[in-house]
Amino acid sequence: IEIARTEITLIGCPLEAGAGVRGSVMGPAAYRVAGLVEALRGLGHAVRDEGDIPTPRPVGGETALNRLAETCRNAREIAGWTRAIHDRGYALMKRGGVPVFLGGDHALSMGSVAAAARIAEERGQDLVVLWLDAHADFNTPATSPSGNMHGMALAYLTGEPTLAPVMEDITPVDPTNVHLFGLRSIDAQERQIVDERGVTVSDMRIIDEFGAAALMRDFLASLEADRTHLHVSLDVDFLDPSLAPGVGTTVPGGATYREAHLVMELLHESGLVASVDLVELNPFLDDRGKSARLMTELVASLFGRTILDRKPIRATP
Ligand code: HAR
Ligand code: MN
Ligand code: MN
Ligand code: MN
Repeated sequence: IEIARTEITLIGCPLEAGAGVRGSVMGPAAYRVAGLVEALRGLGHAVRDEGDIPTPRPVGGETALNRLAETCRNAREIAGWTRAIHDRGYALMKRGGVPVFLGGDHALSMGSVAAAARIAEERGQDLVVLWLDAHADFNTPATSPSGNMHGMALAYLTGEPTLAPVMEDITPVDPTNVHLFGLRSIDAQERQIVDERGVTVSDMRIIDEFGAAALMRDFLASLEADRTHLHVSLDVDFLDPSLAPGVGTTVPGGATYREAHLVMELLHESGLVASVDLVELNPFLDDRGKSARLMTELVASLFGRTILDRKPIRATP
């Protein structure tokens, strides 16, 4: 069977200001070296590489942001990146097509998801965010143990008021439309936030017990086909560190090679994925391109690569 030809645009977002460890600035280049463009074109898609967003000027002068910068590392830089990524992503989705944001640390999602939320609202759709990650990224400036803003992306996007100075006037994401998948590292106060806001979670315990495929099928079945913009945010540390060592925040016990591919294959079959982030790849820590290559293979699965030509497989009852 033929894969529906999709217009895919790659947007390099070389930021590392949100992370505690440097090196993710090299992420976009590593995806290009690993052959991401060729892999997607090989599937028959129309792929455009927009290159990298130039490093924006840090936002200055605002008192609210001044105050935020006391507890959040590089808050002014992140504010600049958020605006730049949002504006580029929004313009691109407005023209149609699927953006793939190449990170860059996970703070980039403050911009990419904000753009997706705005587009979804304009189209009368519900934005649903699938966060494939070892971490919850729901810390606020008051609960963060590190001050690193990549650990605060979802708190910002779901309307945490103390993070609003990053970029005001966003379309807030409904926290009950956020699904954390692969979670295995969460801070004590962060756990409380995730619980109180009604975020849905498939942690590794649940994945071990019921299997990634069954949980992913349930999640996808809960979405309304025509009314949903599904944004997939794939953090390299979703994967087990033995498979993907090229990330600053490895946590043991992550997704296996086949679990990760299966998740991507099911996402493709859903036909709902409208925007994608690839985040936290740190080529400086990688082992001979291993993580960049695996991420590239996973993206190919997400956009329709299969072992055999086959129709969507039905779950056994
Ligand atoms: N929870 C920790 C913190 O807030 C670690 C967050 C790490 N986040 C990422 N992205 N690497 O998931 O500092
Ligand atoms: Mn993350
Ligand atoms: Mn993570
Ligand atoms: Mn809902």
